[in-house]
This record gives sequence, structure tokens and C-alpha cells, in this order.
Amino acid sequence: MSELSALDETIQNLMYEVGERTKAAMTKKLQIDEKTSPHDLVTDVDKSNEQFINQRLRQLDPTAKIVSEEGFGDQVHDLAGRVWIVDPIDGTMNFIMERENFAIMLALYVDGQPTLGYILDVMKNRLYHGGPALGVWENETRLTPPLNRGIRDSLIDVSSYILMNDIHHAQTAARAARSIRVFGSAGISMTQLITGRTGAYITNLKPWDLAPGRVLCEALGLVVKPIDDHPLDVLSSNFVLVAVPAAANDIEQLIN
Ligand code: 2AM
Ligand code: CA
Ligand code: CA
Ligand code: CA
Repeated sequence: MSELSALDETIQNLMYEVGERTKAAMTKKLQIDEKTSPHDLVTDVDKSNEQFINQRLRQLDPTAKIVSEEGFGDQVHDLAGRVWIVDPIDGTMNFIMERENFAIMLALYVDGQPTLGYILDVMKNRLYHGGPALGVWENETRLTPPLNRGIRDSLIDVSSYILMNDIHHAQTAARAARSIRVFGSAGISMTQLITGRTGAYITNLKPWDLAPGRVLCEALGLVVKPIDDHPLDVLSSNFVLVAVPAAANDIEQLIN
């Protein structure tokens, strides 16, 4: 077994373990705090998951750097070397309000190259994992590239903020599609794309929201493109279009 496959197996096990910890924590009362506003919340489980994951990563890969949402990672200024990117609960609002449709996410970038990605849909027990060298998998099943349909034959996924405020003419793209979906979790949105349920996703993502899904999407031939004039920067916030190539072309013609 290659070094990468062995690492992948270890990380898959870590993901399932954190999923089980998360489900166990849901039997207790959540401690909920506001971050920047009542629309932006964090729980004790976000924080304890991140501490748990980061501690494991430091044991496994002591020289790597860690970028993570809740403050237990490193100050990382560039993607040189090995960089792990951690979202301990993606879709915290769904975690609190729906108690489903949230994910645990992890990615490994090596010298800036997307290498491994993991999205665990906790309540459905589905782990999406892999990368360019290993292929992309849903649990034990290897995924094939989704059908390359144009926007008129696709569902479009738009983040609520972008849709409501019509950022980058997202409503124009939405009107052209068969219908719209809003999931409230970037990770769940990425799983809908890689399984061919949606054809495009327009959103604004932080590093931990984008990095894992980007690895898996690109490995399946989807395109991940900035919508504004900035080049994609995994360490900052990006307005992005993630889509099958045909839908991406259609949307670019509609919104530019
Ligand atoms: P989070 O739950 O890990 O914060 C929908 O809100 C999606 O956008 C989620 O994936 C959420 O990730 C992400 N997101 C990014 N920035 C956000 C913010 N400031 N407030 C709420 N959600 C945010
Ligand atoms: Ca958050
Ligand atoms: Ca997130
Ligand atoms: Ca999060």
C-alpha cells in the first residue's frame, strides 16, 4: 500500500470517529454562542471537535501546519509544505436547528496542490473521500464524474446570502436553471455536486468551507472558479462557482 493510501485510511477512520463523538454529544444540551451575529453561531461541539482533530493531526503529521475555523490551528500565511485544513462542523446552523445536514470536513494540501479531501455527512453516515491520486469515493463505492449537463437541465445551488442579495447576478443564473436549492452547509452542497444531484453552486467560502470539496470536485472533473477577478486563494475568502463544465460555461455567459 502506498504512503498516501495508508494515510488516507487513517484519516477515514479519524473522520468516522469524530462523527461518532459528534452524535454522542448531540444527546446532551448544546452550548451555543454567537460569533459575529445571531446568524453566525458556534457550539461547544464545534470547538471540541476541532481540538480533537487538530491534536490527532499533530500526532500523525507533526511538521504539517493546520488551518482551522475555531482558533485551535496555526497562523498560516502560505501553502508551502503540508497544510491540513479543518472544518469541525460545517453547517453549524443546521446542526443546531435541523440536527442533520451538517458535515465534518478535512483537506490536505501539499505545496498548494489539492491532495486529499474528506466530507462526512454525519447523520447519513456517508463519508466522501479521496483526491486526484486515489479517486473519489462515497464510503466504499467509487464515484464516476457526474453528467455534464447545461444549466437549463440542472438544479443550481446558491448560498442564501448570495441569492438574497443577488451578488454577482446569481439570480440571473438561478432563473435559467430547472430550480434552486439552498442547503446551509457548504460541505453538503459539495456532496450534492459530486453525486450529480446539483449541476452548479454559487457561493462565498472561507478556506475550511472550500478546501475539502474543491479536492473532491476537481478530482471528478468539476470546475472550481472564482467569480470575481481575484485568482482562487485557498487561504482567504472566495466568491466561487463550482459546477460541471457545461453548466459553468452557461453561467459564465449569463453573469459576465
Ligand atoms: P459553518 O457552518 O462552518 O460556519 C451556510 O451558512 C454555509 O456557509 C455553511 O457552510 C457555513 O459554514 C458557511 N459560512 C461561512 N461564513 C459564514 C458566516 N459568516 N456565517 C454563517 N455561515 C457561514
Ligand atoms: Ca462557523
Ligand atoms: Ca464551514
Ligand atoms: Ca464550521
